Amino acid sequence: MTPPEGPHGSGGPGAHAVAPFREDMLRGLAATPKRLSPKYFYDQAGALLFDAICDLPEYYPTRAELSIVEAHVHELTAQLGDRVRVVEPGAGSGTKVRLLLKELGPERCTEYLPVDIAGEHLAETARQLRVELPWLRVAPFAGDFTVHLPEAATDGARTLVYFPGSTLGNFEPADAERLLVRFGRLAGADGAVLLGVDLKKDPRLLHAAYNDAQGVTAAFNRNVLVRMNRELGADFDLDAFAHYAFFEPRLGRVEMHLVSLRRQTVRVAGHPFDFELGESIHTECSYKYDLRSIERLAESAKLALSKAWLDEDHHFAVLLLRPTP
Ligand code: AVI
Repeated sequence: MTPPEGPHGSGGPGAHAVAPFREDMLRGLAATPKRLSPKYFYDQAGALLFDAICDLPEYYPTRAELSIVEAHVHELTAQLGDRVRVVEPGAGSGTKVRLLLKELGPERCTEYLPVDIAGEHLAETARQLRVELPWLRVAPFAGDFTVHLPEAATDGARTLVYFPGSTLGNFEPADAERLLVRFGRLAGADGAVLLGVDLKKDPRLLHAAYNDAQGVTAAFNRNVLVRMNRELGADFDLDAFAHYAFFEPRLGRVEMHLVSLRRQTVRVAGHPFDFELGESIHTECSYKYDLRSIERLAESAKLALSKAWLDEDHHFAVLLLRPTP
């Protein structure tokens, strides 16, 4: 799959408009092989399903990353300077960033700008943060961070672009590089990018993480069909598509698919799409890195690795990257 953009959307503030969703779905289903951008997982229901995934016993990345930030938050924030503005593309529920914001505190943190395509979810996160951290200036931006990012700071604060969760892995390498270039520009010469990436590991752990026993990941995957049924008048029979996820070692990525369990024709926005028995819709790639490959990717985006922190199992890494001239 080559999602032209990342997982959290296209169309900026209008990302929830039906038109781009409709066009992208029709184009993806007409392609060979059929493929959809993972950004369309994240409507309100999808964002909640993703939060549930993060709590699953099999889905180690969230806990691993949290353990890194918890263990090193002091050292981490010490690298950032006296006045910091935190921008978080694809912010979601903002669990990890709370640790950073609390450690920076009112003296050092000038502003927090969460950017996310799931607008209602974002508004709720911002509301909760304002209650929890009343001193914090929160400026939420509902939109697609692959298209729109806030302007560079003008008040002398340094910008930290915080991109946790290994969301970078949901981008094809060339798109990931382009995204990192934009993050570097936003950070500016004296700013930094703090990046969370999932590392290569025993494929059995990866397999379990994307095939949880409770079927939450399967529901998350099928949510794009639910959206098409609701928003585009499609007639997908959810039971006629299997959630199928596996690690592809040659490409270093987990792939998620929805596989047709019978020969069938589905109508989407009035257009018929034929499926063979066993034909797949490729819905997501989740690239896994090693430290060398992610450092090389960062360097190609003019970002130098300043420091890397790993969890004790070496499942996940948090990297501090600084723009190079
Ligand atoms: C958001 N992203 C980093 C998740 C991942 O692991 O690639 C999305 C996800 N897909 C299935 N489970 C979680």
